[in-house]
Amino acid sequence: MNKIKTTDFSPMRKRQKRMQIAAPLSSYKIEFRDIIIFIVERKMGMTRRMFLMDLARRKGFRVENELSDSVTHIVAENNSYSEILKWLQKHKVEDSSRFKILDVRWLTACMEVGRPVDSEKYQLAVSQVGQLPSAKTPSMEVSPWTGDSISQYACQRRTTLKNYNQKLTDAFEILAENYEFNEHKGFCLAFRRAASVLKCLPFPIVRVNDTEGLPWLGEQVRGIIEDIMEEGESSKVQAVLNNENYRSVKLFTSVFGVGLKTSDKWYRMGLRTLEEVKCDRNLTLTRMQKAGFLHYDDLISCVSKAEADAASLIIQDTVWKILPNAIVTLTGGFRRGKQTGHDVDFLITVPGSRPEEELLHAVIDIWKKQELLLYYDLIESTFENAKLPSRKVDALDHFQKCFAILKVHKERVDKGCSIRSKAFAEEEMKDWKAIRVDLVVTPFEQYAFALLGWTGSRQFERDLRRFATHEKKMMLDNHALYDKTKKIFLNAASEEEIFSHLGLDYLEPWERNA
Ligand code: DCT
Ligand code: MG
Repeated sequence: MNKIKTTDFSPMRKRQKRMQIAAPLSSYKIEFRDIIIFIVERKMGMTRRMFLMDLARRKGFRVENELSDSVTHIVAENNSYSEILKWLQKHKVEDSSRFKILDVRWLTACMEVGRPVDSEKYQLAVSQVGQLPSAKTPSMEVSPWTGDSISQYACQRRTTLKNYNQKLTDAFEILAENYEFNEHKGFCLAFRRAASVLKCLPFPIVRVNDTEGLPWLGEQVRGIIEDIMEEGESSKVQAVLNNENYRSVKLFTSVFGVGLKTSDKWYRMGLRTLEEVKCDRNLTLTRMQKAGFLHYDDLISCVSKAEADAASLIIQDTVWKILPNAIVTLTGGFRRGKQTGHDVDFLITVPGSRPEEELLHAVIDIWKKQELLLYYDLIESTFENAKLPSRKVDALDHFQKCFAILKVHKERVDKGCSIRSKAFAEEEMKDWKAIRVDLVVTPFEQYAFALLGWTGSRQFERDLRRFATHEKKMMLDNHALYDKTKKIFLNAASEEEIFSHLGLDYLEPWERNA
């Protein structure tokens, strides 16, 4: 059989580009030697083909650049069986029965699990021309990307921090934020959901048609994608970024303790900068806002994982001094594997004990004596045992909690340098950083629910509750899960048990970055 070089059919410019993208084959380690893949470029496009080839090779698959005698699996997208046969004949391949001719969905299914999956149901056959399998449940839609159903619920999508579509999701999040500022809840939610769906895709969207079949990608959202695909940016997003109201509200809400209402008030008073706010004598700032302005520079710079770990040590030390058997868990974004965050969230529980009301008070007393507490607001528990879980997807919980700004000491700077600028000397004198910390105390029997709720992400939590309500007739919040049909509370000692009650596949914390 003749070797078919894909480069034979491409113009010069394409050929050059292709040579730049391809990584040296020797850099991949082949793990699955029985399968030798060739991906057909026809109808798939060069960029996507290169991307899939690289991805498969990185996952240990052998993928050939050219269709040679050794190939066992031919992978195609948007091609019918007869189209591939014609294509093979055109390239002098007589005996096509030697290959498995598969839809690209087989490859993406392999990528998802990291090993070859059974190819049976992905075979292109004359009888199946152009057909896709039907959706599993009404809440699922079929995506041409994975061939698998992509759920409308984030709790049925595995979303890691690897975001292949960040340019689009960043754009959507700016628009969503602007709609939130202007109280257009519907549009805000639409763009948040669209961003969340794109975050779970294992590939970058390269053309609008790639979004076909994905949930929550309506007209307006697709319009933005189209603009970005064609122009490199969206004029609507640019308009938001240049909008004076958006910029001011964004700036004002970046101060700890300043919400939308206050921002709006300041904007209507004609204020535009933080300096103007600070200098305005007619304003009375809350204690929280005063702390926010005082530590603004520290708080606006993200908390690193190392700083979160340093805060963890401080918290563990203090809590264990009071109750040695307490469990202190880092939650929020850091538990989902993020390397930075705007704060550090902790959950505290004591096995086999009644909720330890005094614990947080004692922690605060110790920190005050150590002069580590720059700000705190302690909120007592408002939990009532008989209350059903909240119906609201964004409801706050009733745990005792403390919103604090903690002084976290930096490592001593190198003293070796003798000539220093004044600024450097001042910076050196401040050997700590103000860090926002949330401490939440939960009764032991509610720990799994609290952990699930405080791990986030927000979109994941919203969809988890929505799923419980609409698909399972259950009510879920950070305290409990209630089955409305059976009229009983469902206990759980772990997150896995809660997923199981809801009939959901378990998602690890790092798969909840929806
Ligand atoms: N949470 C929630 N609903 C709220 C507030 C919080 O479900 N109204 C959950 C989701 C995430 C978790 O609590 C912690 O909240 P944040 O700290 O705001 O989120 P994060 O994911 O930790 O983000 P960051 O990394 O910026 O701190
Ligand atoms: Mg957080």
